[in-house]
Amino acid sequence: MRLYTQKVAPNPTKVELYLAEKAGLGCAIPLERVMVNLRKGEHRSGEMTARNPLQRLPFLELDDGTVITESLVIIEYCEERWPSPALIGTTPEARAQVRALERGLDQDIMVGIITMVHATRSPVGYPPNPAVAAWARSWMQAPLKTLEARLADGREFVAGQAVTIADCTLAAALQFARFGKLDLLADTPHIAAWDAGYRQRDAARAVLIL
Ligand SMILES: N[C@@H](CCC(=O)N[C@@H](CS)C(=O)NCC(=O)O)C(=O)O
Repeated sequence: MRLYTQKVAPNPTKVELYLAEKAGLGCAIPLERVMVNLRKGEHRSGEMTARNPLQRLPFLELDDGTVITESLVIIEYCEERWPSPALIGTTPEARAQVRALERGLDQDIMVGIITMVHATRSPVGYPPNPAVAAWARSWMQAPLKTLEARLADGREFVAGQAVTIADCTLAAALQFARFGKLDLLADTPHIAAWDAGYRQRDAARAVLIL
């Protein structure tokens, strides 16, 4: 099994954090890594496009050549094959809560950060667009406020008692905000505190470089 990935890029980082958290809990998922340089456009090469016509990272290639795209789908696939220890929750109800949280963080905050970064200093060459950047910033205001309220009790993990994929998604998004030099957390001290705490974890130290 091979994971096509790239450091700092948020969707690959989400999967890498998941794998590191899983390994830290005693479940090292066996896979090789293929580093693909997005800045150099390696994901658009003929060889990569033949594997993944979407020209996006991450993707997982199984030993029989099957390709799985979409960061969350890769995580869910691993979670189904290596269910213990669970990083999405242990009951249908808990899994529903974690999935809902993760989807919200991805679609409302990570997508907003990605949009802002690409509209200001895109590492892969998308043209600057101040109006789009401003729109993305405003798109994130309500979700950031909701997240700030959730974290106001000083909890270590987004979902509550244990680390989950929601933490992986949020940490990956916030690293990309740092990469893009976005000043996002000035008015959200609880998110900033969560971020500082999460970055002390072994998984974060192993994966995050910013
Ligand atoms: N929904 C996809 C998004 C994948 C994606 O957009 N990946 C970015 C890196 S974070 C990428 O490969 N961008 C290359 C490009 O836009 O050319 C997922 O969750 O995996």
